[in-house]
Amino acid sequence: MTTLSSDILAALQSQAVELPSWAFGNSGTRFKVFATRGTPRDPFEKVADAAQVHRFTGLAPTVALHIPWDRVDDYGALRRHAEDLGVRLGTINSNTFQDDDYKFGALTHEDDTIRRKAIDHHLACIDVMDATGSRDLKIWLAEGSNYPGQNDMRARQDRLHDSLATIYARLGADQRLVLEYKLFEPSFYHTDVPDWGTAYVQTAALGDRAMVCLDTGHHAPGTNIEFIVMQLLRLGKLGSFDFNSRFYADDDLIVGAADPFQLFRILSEVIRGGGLNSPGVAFMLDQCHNLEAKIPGQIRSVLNVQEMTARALLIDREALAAAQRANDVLAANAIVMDAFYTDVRPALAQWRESRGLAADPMAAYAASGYQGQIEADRVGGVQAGWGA
Ligand code: AOS
Ligand code: ZN
Ligand code: ZN
Repeated sequence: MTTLSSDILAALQSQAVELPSWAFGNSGTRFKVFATRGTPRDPFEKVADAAQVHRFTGLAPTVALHIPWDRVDDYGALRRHAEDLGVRLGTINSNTFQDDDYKFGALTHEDDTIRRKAIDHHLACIDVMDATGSRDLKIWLAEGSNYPGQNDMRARQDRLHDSLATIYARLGADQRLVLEYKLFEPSFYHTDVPDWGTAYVQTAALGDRAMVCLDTGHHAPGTNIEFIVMQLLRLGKLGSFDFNSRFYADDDLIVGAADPFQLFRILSEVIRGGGLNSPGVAFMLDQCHNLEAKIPGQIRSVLNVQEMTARALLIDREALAAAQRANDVLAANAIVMDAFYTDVRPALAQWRESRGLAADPMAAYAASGYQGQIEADRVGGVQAGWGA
């Protein structure tokens, strides 16, 4: 069995992955949302389910909320509820994509009344952050156009800057704005924040507390995502990850499921760039479990991140640097591949047990009775956001 050094175990011990509240709701495609028994009926139950993931893995101490999907009357009560269950509330995600007013844009809209409405939504999100104790406001914008000529793309960039600057000015001293980019969808011709370069330019114009969110599903096929990770870390602008897997577009599947090697490569650059366990880089999941059970889906996800982190930590950095200096192409590649091909699962299971966790969190959750309990207790769970 591979052994993991005390340095590696110390790094893994500090690792934290933030869970999205929407992963616990029912989700699907535009063709069908299949309901799952035991689905949470409100944000309190979503947080309770997220706390189960942390209970069995020790890896997921925070839960991201989405406004208005997770709107409650008393955010202080939701915060206390989370803390009673051993977790905390994390990133607040805004939503300017489900209101008819935003059909032609929100923070970029030509009509100042609508643009102001979208800005005010973000200011309300910051009010929520004040109550929940959240650090990050994550903004993903569904804005763009479908046809050449439909919009003045440059004017939209200018309005976007103006809107983001107004939102940024409202942030508290310990709060951050994190801007997420996405290649396409729902717009198909142009998107206002399509790539890391645009997210970088827009956040750099705001200030140090404006960062970029890299969603692993938001790039063209074949994109070297780890290069972007390296560059954003180098620039001090990588604020967070939305981890997930894709086969085709923005599939939001379990991280590490479609391409574990890509996840390993990304984590390798995170380590190289000082982003592992750095308070400046939030590891989040952005996933939906359309077919599989949601709590086990999230447990599997955080374990995948942990396993690939452990493998990336196994890279012999000194030997790699020496091989790179010598331009020994095959030796350098072999060092990386040796780490990738190392099965760390037995060592991680043993390490979990040594810390009082179950060796196999998936099996421990299945045996816990929690799933049967929520299926019996909860009737009429809500969809993940859409329609909530
Ligand atoms: C959308 O494609 C983005 O990935 C968002 O990060 C996220 O899925 C959405 O904000 C859910 O709230
Ligand atoms: Zn995302
Ligand atoms: Zn997405």
